Amino acid sequence: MTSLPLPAHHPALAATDPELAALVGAEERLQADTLRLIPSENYVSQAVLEASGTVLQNKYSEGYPGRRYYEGQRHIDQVELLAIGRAKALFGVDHANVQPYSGSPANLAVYLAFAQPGDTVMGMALPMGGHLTHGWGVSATGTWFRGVQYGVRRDTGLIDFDEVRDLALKERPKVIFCGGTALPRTIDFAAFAEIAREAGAVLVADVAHIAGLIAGGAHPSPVPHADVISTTTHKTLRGPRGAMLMCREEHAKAIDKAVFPGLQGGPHNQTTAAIAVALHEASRPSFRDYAHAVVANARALAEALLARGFDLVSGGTDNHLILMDLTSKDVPGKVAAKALDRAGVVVNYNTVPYDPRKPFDPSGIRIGTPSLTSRGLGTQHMTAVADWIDRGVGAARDGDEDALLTIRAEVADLMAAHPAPGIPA
Ligand code: DSN
Repeated sequence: MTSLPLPAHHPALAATDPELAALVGAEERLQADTLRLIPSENYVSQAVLEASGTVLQNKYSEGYPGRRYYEGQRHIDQVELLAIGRAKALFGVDHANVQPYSGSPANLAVYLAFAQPGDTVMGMALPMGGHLTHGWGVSATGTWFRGVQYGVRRDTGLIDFDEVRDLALKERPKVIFCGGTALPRTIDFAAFAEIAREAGAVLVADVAHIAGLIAGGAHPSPVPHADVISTTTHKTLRGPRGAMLMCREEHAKAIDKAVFPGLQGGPHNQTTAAIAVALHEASRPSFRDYAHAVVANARALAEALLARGFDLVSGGTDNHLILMDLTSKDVPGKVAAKALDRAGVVVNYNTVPYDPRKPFDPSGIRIGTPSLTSRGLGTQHMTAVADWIDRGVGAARDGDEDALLTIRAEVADLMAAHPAPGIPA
């Protein structure tokens, strides 16, 4: 039995399963006390948390609103229709499917809709900033399909559209994915659409990282350029862990059929409800302010890091994310990430384009500003954040554990002044 304190605000959980409740409480404290810089993470609102924990999860609802395989759907249908209607309105799309369990199943459903096993598919290589499900070799998408991969230029860190076009016209993929997990720059959806049209491919914009920025008008929209838009709901969009597929009407049937019955069974209704709440929150004017603040913070942080001599892939950022190459600092990414974690600054180690090191021990770290912006930190705080990263990386190199503990105390002070949404003080 753990000796961690029990969270008083989860009384039933604490009474039934104190061991588990204590772990939840400890995680709450960790999320409250640390500076969370992993760019794919965020804090959901109390409203989203409450929707996720409702009795909606007691219900099976295979099918779609009005066409279910189980009775008793009068309220569940309304929940799903709310989520669908809000997604359509927020992103300006004809059709939305809110049932994918997460981003990887959502992308698999796209392949199921538009490709046959063995077909050629194209996406950005994982070590260049793409995603496993964009046709990378170790993923089912790279073994069941023939994945061809584009990257970024070594000299600029930017996508070379001549290279993408040449590859697409040579390989004639059925599906082209744009978007990724470590792309600090604006995605040119129009340029990808032109190439996909020329190559006769379906263009999928995977906007998981930037969906909240798009919703808040802080990144250009893939509408009307992409045939299909795939997104998770839990990153910059600040919803529960889930996903959505959006498309033009012409692809609606194929997408729906691929998600259910093609790939999934019953939707997670409690997640659908929480997605509906998040979409409602993202439609409010304050969310536009949030999205623009995320980008302003990332830009300010990038400037402060450059001023401290850090190498940033592509030289900076246009969005919420910064990819740092630590080679010139003489610290491997993993060593830096683990030291920063001990200092209360939570990042992830990451490959950088053309990384000479292995993915499990790469040269870089990946950081971003969605979570700290959700706590109300602004550009005036980014000098301190850059300073902690700088001192933390230096301490990692020098093996200075005391310096890490000093940073941890400073971080905890600032975090205490900026309560985390959804976490009681
Ligand atoms: N794991 C996500 C990320 O961290 O970017 C992508 O799926």
